[in-house]
Amino acid sequence: MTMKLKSLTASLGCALACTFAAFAPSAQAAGAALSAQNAWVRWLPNDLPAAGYVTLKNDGDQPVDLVDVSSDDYGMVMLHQTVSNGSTQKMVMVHKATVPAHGTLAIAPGGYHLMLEHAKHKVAPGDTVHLKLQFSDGATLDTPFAVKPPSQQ
Ligand SMILES: [Cu+2]
Repeated sequence: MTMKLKSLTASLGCALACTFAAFAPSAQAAGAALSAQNAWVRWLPNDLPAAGYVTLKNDGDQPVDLVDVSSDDYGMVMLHQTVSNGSTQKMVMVHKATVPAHGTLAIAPGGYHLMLEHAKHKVAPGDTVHLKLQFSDGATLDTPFAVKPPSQQ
């Protein structure tokens, strides 16, 4: 009985490892065209929503859309765009942003930002949080973001 259980555990472990191994190369290949640079978060006090910024680089021949962002550090992550209308500015939620072929998309102050709400634990300047960026080609980038004080431009 002990032997049978052990071999069952071993084959389950192998099945999981093999599944993981089978998926890993494609994720790597798909992710190779995309990279994230200068990822940081402008932190605000009093549990106010924070804003995430990052430059996405696409070395591939096809445009790729950023379609979803999630995080183990925040309960809600949204892609927002700041739209100016004369003297006023407002934020609108957008569902995707395109990283052009052989180009970059700057998610930067004044344009796009990642709105980070409901931190799951205490986050403060100096910390690193992780956001998982998901793209239309199936690639994902698990990206560390440096948390910076409100004065950061
Ligand atoms: Cu916003």
